[in-house]
Amino acid sequence: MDYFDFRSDTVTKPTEAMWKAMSEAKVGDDVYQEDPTVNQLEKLSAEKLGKEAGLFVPSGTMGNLIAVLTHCGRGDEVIMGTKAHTFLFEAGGISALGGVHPHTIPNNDDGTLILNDIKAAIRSVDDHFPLSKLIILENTQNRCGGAPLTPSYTQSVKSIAKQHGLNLHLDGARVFNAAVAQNVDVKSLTDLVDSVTFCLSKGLCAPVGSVLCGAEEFIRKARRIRKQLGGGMRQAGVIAAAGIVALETMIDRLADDHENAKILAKNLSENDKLRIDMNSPKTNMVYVSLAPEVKESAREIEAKLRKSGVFVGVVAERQFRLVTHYWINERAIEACVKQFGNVLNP
Ligand code: TLP
Repeated sequence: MDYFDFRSDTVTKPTEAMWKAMSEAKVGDDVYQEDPTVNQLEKLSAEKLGKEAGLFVPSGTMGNLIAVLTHCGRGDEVIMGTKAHTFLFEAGGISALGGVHPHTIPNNDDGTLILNDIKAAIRSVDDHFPLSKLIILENTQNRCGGAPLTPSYTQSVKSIAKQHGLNLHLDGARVFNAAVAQNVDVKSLTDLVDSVTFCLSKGLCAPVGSVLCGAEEFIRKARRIRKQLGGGMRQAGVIAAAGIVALETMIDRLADDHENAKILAKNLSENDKLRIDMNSPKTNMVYVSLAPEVKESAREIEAKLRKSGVFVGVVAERQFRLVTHYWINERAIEACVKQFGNVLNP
């Protein structure tokens, strides 16, 4: 049976061009920094994001963790949104492994943090308090409907960070979606931040990996921490090769995913048992809830949809997340809308 997987853009499999590049990749030992393909990917990533250097890491989670551990020491504090991936979905790694304290403030629906909240969260110097060291922004903001943050907002947060001697890290897992959605050069979202992680393995379709980018000295320290965490990979050029194809060929087409998300949302909104949430889609994510009269839970509906080959993410008792990506085409959207109809309006 064909199936259509809307659970996440993390489910994307490599393209033909990626398989070819992987099979032909030149490799070496990357812990010795001798893998030419990894070196090329790191250089290309840094150039694209307007940074001095890059570090290939196995996942977005490890990229964010390394960034925090590089910026902060034990007992230091990081300011981030209550809906930040770094707060919600990274298994508390910064606390578990770095003794770093998260200080959360609410996200607005558009993914931003209120500037005055950020200022208020920055601690004064007092022996009772942790030391405020870092602010984290997320672009696009996943749990705010895939909301893209603007260059000017990023600039405002950077000004606050600078004024108070803090660094700014961007969880840019989907920063290319943010750039494409706003029709801006990605550098306008990244050149101001002190460090940025982006994922190759989401909408860009590569099988594995993220890149952490920043200043030369920052990446030198980060490389050591990657080793401490066991993230030093050997002939990683095999997977980095797909990352290069991703950066060279898969960015502009993200606009198709955003367009498909709009079509999906529009068609699902015609089902009176569903409510589209958070003015989504803002990029490639559609958050949708069950209307009050539906008795079953999202989990029960999801199980029925799954039987018909439509996989959706359940993110709350009555809410789903559907993500568009390279492998979601018109036929997948039609199947999804039809099966929601079959399950909710039998
Ligand atoms: N997000 C996943 C889940 O973990 C929720 C998804 O399906 O969206 N930052 C952001 C903003 C992310 O959305 C994710 C993955 C990560 C970091 C972590 O990336 P990986 O999965 O490579 O560790």
